[in-house]
Amino acid sequence: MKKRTICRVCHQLCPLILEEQDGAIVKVHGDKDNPIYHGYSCIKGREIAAYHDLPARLLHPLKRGGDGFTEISSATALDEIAGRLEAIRAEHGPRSIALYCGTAANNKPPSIIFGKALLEAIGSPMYFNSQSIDQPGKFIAGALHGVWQAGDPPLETIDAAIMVGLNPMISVSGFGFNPAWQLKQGRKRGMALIVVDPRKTETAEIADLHLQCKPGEDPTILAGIVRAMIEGGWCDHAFIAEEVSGFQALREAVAPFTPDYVAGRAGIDADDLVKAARIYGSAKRGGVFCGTGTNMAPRGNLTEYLGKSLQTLAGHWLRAGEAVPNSGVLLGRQPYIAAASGPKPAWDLGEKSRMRGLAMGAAGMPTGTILDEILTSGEGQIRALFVVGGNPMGAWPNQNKALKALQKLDLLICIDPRLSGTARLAHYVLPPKLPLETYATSAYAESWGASRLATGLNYDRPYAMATAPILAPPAGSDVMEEWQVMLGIAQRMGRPLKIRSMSIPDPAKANAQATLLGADAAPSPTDVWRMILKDAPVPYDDVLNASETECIFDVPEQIVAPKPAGWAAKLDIGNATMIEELGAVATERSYDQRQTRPYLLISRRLNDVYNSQWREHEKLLSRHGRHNPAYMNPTDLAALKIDDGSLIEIESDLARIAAIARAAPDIRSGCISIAHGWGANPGDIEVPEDVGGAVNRLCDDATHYDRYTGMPRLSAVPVTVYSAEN
Ligand SMILES: Nc1nc2c(c(=O)[nH]1)N[C@H]1C(S)=C(S)[C@@H](COP(=O)(O)OP(=O)(O)OC[C@H]3O[C@@H](n4cnc5c(=O)[nH]c(N)nc54)[C@H](O)[C@@H]3O)O[C@H]1N2
Ligand SMILES: Nc1nc2c(c(=O)[nH]1)N[C@H]1C(S)=C(S)[C@@H](COP(=O)(O)OP(=O)(O)OC[C@H]3O[C@@H](n4cnc5c(=O)[nH]c(N)nc54)[C@H](O)[C@@H]3O)O[C@H]1N2
Ligand code: SF4
Ligand SMILES: [Mo]
Repeated sequence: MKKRTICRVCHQLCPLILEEQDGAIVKVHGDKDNPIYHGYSCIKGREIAAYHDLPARLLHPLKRGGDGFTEISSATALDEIAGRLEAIRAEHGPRSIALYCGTAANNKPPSIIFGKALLEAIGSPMYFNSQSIDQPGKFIAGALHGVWQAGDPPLETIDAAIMVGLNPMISVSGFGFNPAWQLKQGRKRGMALIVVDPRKTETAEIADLHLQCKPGEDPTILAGIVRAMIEGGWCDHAFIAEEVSGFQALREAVAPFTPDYVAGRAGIDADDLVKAARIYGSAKRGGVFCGTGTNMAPRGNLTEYLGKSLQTLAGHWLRAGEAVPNSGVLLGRQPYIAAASGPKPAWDLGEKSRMRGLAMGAAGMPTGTILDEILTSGEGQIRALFVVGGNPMGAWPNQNKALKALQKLDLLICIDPRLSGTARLAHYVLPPKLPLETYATSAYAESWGASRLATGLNYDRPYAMATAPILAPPAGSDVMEEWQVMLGIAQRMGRPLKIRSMSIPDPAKANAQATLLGADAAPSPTDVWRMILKDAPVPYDDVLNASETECIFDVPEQIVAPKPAGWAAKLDIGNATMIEELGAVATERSYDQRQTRPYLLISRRLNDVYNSQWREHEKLLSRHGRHNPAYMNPTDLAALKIDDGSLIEIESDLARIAAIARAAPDIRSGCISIAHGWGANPGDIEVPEDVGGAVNRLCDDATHYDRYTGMPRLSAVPVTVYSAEN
């Protein structure tokens, strides 16, 4: 028998087909008939059933005491947690209680919605998530440039793509829901692919043009492409005249970025730069796709902003009279109009951080400041932290400091199915139900398209799925869904939760229609989905009932409306702060010349693991050699007299870690490419062959960070590499 489900291991939310025999799942694969995903699944999705049975899975809540953890019941855990939170609130105020939601919370929207509702009920503004240490530049650029309200051209129609610090062939991120399929289709119709990456990635391998740049020079390169596009006349001047402000300011700011200057600085070929500008600018439809690599390197906001500006200069947006590819199934949408929303403020939008002059911004509260928020005494100091679906010990910068901070907390609560590096430090660990044990929808993936934040994130068809659980939690276990934990605590604290629908795009309306859950509320999981998808264009129940047979829904076709008369707002490509930053880039020496260490450590993803996750899965772990290799160009290894596979040490200005060197000709000389999320907690036994090296011990939170988002520098980190064997 075949059953459908949605994988929730990552934000792609791929549909999976589970084949059952005698009550056991014998095979898991993608759905080749699915019109969005075209059969895609990755190894982690195909192992999802095994993930539920891992020996490392926690089946009962744990409480720290004396020397270690003891199992307690969830009811007792919630009683105790509620009591301690109320006491902390009474003594230190609501701001002393914070919530951090990581990647695994995103994929389950009820977790985040109920988590935020609990914070609101407590009166705390301290909501952090992984967004501000991922690609915060997207949110900043989106605000400063403004949103084109007609939306992006569907991927299937573009004939040129520039990817900057993005490797969708491995990350399955940022380029549709089956990037390999999208790229293959693109090739067939002659789409040109340009990749900007210091590594000849799996994506660069299939590109028409690979600018194998030095890390940290993306603003230089994109400014060079902007300049060359303007020089070459490869812009849509009619669109610019009608819809764009700031053209002159941008044109002047990019003047210094001649092809030769950019080439010399970024270590690329001047002709390739001009070629990239010509290909992109003369394409009929195109997109610029920025990834984590460029956001983790310095000036990610500026790179994303220049990416948006490129798209706008070329006029690569949907126009009046065109059909909207997806006007929303589970999520309502703002109207589609061929007009700019106009720029919005991107920082200083609410709660102030006590640190470094930072504040709530377009990318949320700056997670880069959270360690100091915990460690610095004074009013508002964080004393209690909820971690939901995240692993700060693997993900946050400055791991030694993270250890001190998490140990200093009066109360650390983790909802996690395993004893992650963070859960090990918690006072309470609450294991959740896993994906096959819960109801699911595709709403989270739809939300990216609804946000019109970037091209490549949209379901280009009115697609939705909702599925029911397939497995019961293991017999005798005591596991809860994340939202049940939040509701249980709120009820014990006597604080009702206000649950707003994510389907209603207007915040005031969502607020007016919110559901209040008080002391007696006992919603079922489907009640919860009905609540958070209230007023969906297609009701949740219809999608759930259809999920064995349908995934494309009959929503009324929408055509992009023309710009209303008298509309003044324009897309802004001359934001004063961005132009000022560009001026600073033009006057500073190249990024590598300003560093005092010989190598630049760059970020990357590994195929079989997900950040710090899946290291408990023996089959996948062993496919990887059990650690995170430090990939370097063979010429660099030879110069350092380091053998492939031998032990090395990597030192930054902050710390030194051990790792295993791996020769890789695809890495640009001068770079060392190594994935985060590995290693052990500081002070624990750390055999590099078995657990890898903790990259985030090398990255500082408080010295190199973005002044608007607090984004720490997590790529292009200067390091020295030593052989540890001779
Ligand atoms: N298999 C797998 N998939 C994942 C994840 C995982 O851990 N494993 N993680 C998930 C998460 S949380 C996210 S956010 C997405 C991220 O998805 P992506 O953004 O595609 O992340 P990466 O695959 O790390 O690709 C980043 C690229 O940036 C390059 N890079 C590094 N520094 C620079 C620089 O200064 N300039 C330029 N131009 N390039 C640079 C790196 O060489 C790398 O190829 O992936 C998700 N998917
Ligand atoms: N140096 C460096 N640092 C980085 C990055 C980098 O490239 N380089 N990448 C950054 C990025 S893009 C991100 S997104 C962050 C990642 O930051 P995090 O999200 O904090 O890190 P993960 O390792 O993905 O942790 C997810 C946790 O969720 C748990 N989990 C799995 N399934 C479930 C579930 O169903 N429910 C619950 N409650 N928990 C579950 C897992 O066991 C794991 O412990 O790291 C950031 N940090
Ligand atoms: S890419 Fe892999 S892990 Fe992510 S949702 Fe799809 S199958 Fe699951
Ligand atoms: Mo991420």
